[in-house]
Formats: sequence, C-alpha cells, structure tokens
Amino acid sequence: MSHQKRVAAIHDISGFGRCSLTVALPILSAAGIETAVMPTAVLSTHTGGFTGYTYRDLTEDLRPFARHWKSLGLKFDALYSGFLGSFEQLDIVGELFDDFKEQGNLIMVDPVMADNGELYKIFSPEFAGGMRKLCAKADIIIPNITEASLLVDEPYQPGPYTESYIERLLKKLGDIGPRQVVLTGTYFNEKELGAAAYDRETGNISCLFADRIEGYYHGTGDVFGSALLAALLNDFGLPQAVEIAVDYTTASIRRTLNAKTDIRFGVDFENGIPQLVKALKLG
Ligand code: PXL
Repeated sequence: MSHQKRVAAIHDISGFGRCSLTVALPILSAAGIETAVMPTAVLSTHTGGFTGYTYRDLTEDLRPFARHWKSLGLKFDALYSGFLGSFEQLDIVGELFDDFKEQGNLIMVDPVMADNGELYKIFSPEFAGGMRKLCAKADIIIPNITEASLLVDEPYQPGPYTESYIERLLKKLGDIGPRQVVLTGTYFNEKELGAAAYDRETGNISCLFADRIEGYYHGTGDVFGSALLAALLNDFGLPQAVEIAVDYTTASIRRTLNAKTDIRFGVDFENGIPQLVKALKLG
C-alpha cells in the first residue's frame, strides 16, 4: 500500500450551509486522506442567500499557521484552496503555495468568486485579476463557466455551449499556467450538465455529463472539488476522477431535491459517502 496522502485544505469555515471546510474535511477524510485545515475565516453561514451572517476574518493567522507547519517539517501531497475573502489572502495563499510546492505534489485552486454570470457581492471586479495570479501557481484549476470568463477577461455567455466554445475556453484557461483545467457547469444541451476536463500535457479534452437537475444548489462546487481531489489522490486519471466527482455531486443534488431542502442549506453529500468510497475502490 502506498503512504497515506495528506492534504492542506485552505478555505473558510461557514458554520451552517454545507460548503467549504464543512464539505472538504468530511469528504477527504472519508476518502482515506489525512486533512489539515487552514481556516481563512469563520462565518455563521455562507454568503449565498443569507443575510446577517457573522464574518471573522483570520488573515492575520495564516502566515503564523504556515510558519508553524513549516517548522514541523510537514509536507503535503496536495494543497487545495477555495473561497478566499481578500487580495491579502490571495497573496498569502500564493506564498504558501511557493513554500509548500514540491515535485509531484498537487496544487488545486478553486477560484471561488462567481456563479450564474455574476460576481459574488462581496468581491470587487478587480478580484478576478488577483485570482488569476493565484491560478498561475496551480497544477489544476476548477472554475465554473462564470469564473472562467472572469479569469480570461471575457464577457460571460449563457449556455448551452458549443464544443468549440468550451475547447477555446479550456485552452485559454490553460494558458494562465495550470497543467489541468476542469470546467464545471458545462452543457451542450438543456438535458445534461457536467464538466469538461483538459490536460495540457497530453492535449486531451474529455466531457462528462449527468442528467440535468433544475434549480441552483449551494456548495456543489465544493462537493465536486473535494470528490475530484479525493479521486486524483487515490490515483484515478483526470477523466475518471471527473466522472466520479460528477456522479457524486449529481446524486447529492438529487437527494436534496427529493427532500425539498432549502437550496441555501447545501446538498446532502453525507448520504452518498458510502457510494463515493465504493467508487474510489476503498470499501
Ligand atoms: O461554496 C463557496 C463559498 C464558500 N464560502 C463562502 C461562500 C461561498 C459561496 O458563496 O459564501 C463563505
């Protein structure tokens, strides 16, 4: 058996609403991965659809956290960043990547900042430029189509998309620097929705779809990203890892739809963990 993989997950922790660390930690742990967390902020809920949430910024703690980890000689098989609340946090996480990058480890950036054609309210339009710089340090980035448009500085286009549009977007995203790009929210017709994956080294592009489920569910990007990383660290190739993550995310959305849960409350990824563990050939 190979050594147990270790990840550093760098996201906020939103107490309620199933996103960021409350999603990444259980999914990665269930996949057998030791998960260290660096909380960038503590909120009472995520910012998508709730008002009156608390927000405790932890920017000041990030460099001392990294320094302490470094002093312990810790090494990570992957560093996974998600929601970051300010330019300063982008800079600090960029430094952290420089400090913990090693040959063979994986830096995954989810450039959380926008969806459905709109930047999240707490960000200024300039934020996209800062996120682009962070993406340049990544081995793999996993934007949705809105984030992708911001990263390549093009106007957002609503779908359905053509294959040539998606291919061009993937290549432009690859030009930012990462070896691999996974574009979520890709669809060529109204019946299906999934993700497109591009490997710059091989030039391979693959698309994985599932039946589209109506409605907008919160936190699905974090469920997807965590499952994708879990599969990559369990030695699945990119297309297979994307397939596992698409299937797991879709099943989580379907359970949530069936339960008629408030879409702000996040998706029921918990009851899919046994299937995810099986798909990862761990159980
Ligand atoms: O899931 C993305 C996310 C993470 N963390 C916070 C958020 C969001 C999206 O809105 O608000 C605090």
